[in-house]
Amino acid sequence: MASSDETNADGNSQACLAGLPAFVAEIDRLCADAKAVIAAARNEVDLEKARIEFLGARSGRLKGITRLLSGLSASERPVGGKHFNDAKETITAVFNEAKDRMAVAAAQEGGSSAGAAIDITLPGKQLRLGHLHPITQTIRRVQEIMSRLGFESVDGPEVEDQWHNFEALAIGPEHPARDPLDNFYLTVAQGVEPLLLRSQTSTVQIRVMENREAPLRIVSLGRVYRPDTADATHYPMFHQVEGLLIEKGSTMAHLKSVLRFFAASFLGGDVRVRFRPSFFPFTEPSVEVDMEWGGRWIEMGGAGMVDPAVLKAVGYDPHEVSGFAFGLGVERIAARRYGVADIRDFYRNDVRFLEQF
Ligand code: FA5
Repeated sequence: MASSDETNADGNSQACLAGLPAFVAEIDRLCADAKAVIAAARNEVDLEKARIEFLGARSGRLKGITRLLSGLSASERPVGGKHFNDAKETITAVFNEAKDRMAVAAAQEGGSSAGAAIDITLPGKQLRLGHLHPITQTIRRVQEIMSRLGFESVDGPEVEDQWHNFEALAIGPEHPARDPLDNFYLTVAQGVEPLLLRSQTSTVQIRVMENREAPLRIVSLGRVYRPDTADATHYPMFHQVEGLLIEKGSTMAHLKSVLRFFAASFLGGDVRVRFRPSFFPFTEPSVEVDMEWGGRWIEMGGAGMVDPAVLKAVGYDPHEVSGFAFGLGVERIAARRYGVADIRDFYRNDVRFLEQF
């Protein structure tokens, strides 16, 4: 083997050294250089320079030495290779140690380096965890109470067609409830009947009855939209809970019992509920449901026996089955439960208000 001892720009001897002993000596020299340079590094910049000089993937001195491996004989190469790998590991470990040392020193001086800045003797800081919005909590609670009576939770779309929002609910073309000033219509295309943001969750009754056979017990909670002026009991977007029961022999007495059970479970046994005769095109008879709060009666929703015309429209035989439905305002029952005087507070996104629930 040639015994040239020329040194290249990286400080490595050229290939074809005098066999394994020269190769090992070369590596040991490089290792010693690296330790010295790393030890002399005064800051992170010096350290990075040292890393590039010795461990740099493209032109590091260690990388340069790999070329010398090919000058070894086949029998020498495994030993040479192992020596090379050991050297690489040693230099990397020395580098990492120096880096950690510098990070600790920087942290102790109040520097920004990560780690080591933890003083375990300091008192802990409480993390403020988020939680569900009071309206979401209300929705879940209503679902839970109604499930105890066998009412399954179902969803329906918020963008509705006029059949489900009006016609199937016996709200004819001339009915004032369809007035554009009382609804959020969405123009889809010229000449096409406009869709709308649903104004009530009673749409879901129709969708369920169209697709399922009686008997039925469902509850549906979701957003509805009306161009109402916001005040303490109104908001243009609010939530309703819709309940529907279709069963042979169901009566108004069952409806009143279910609503009283619900009110007592949700608001407490001392809540007073009253039913006032009212009118909805899709129920007969119909009632308004009021609950007492702070010495006043507040309207919480509407209810009634499903009108036989509606049962027929969805393909049920009104001589065979009957049923009842109710729709309550979620914000209003939540306000009653939590003692909130103004439902607009639910949507002001004031964390000081929301974190109380
Ligand atoms: C209805 O929406 C009927 N679909 C209820 C119904 C269902 C009757 C099934 C019969 C059978 P009404 O428009 O009254 O009814 O609204 C029901 C409840 O929604 C009200 O009592 C009130 O609690 C709530 N509500 C109505 N408008 C608003 C509003 N702008 N902001 C907040 N809550 C409202």
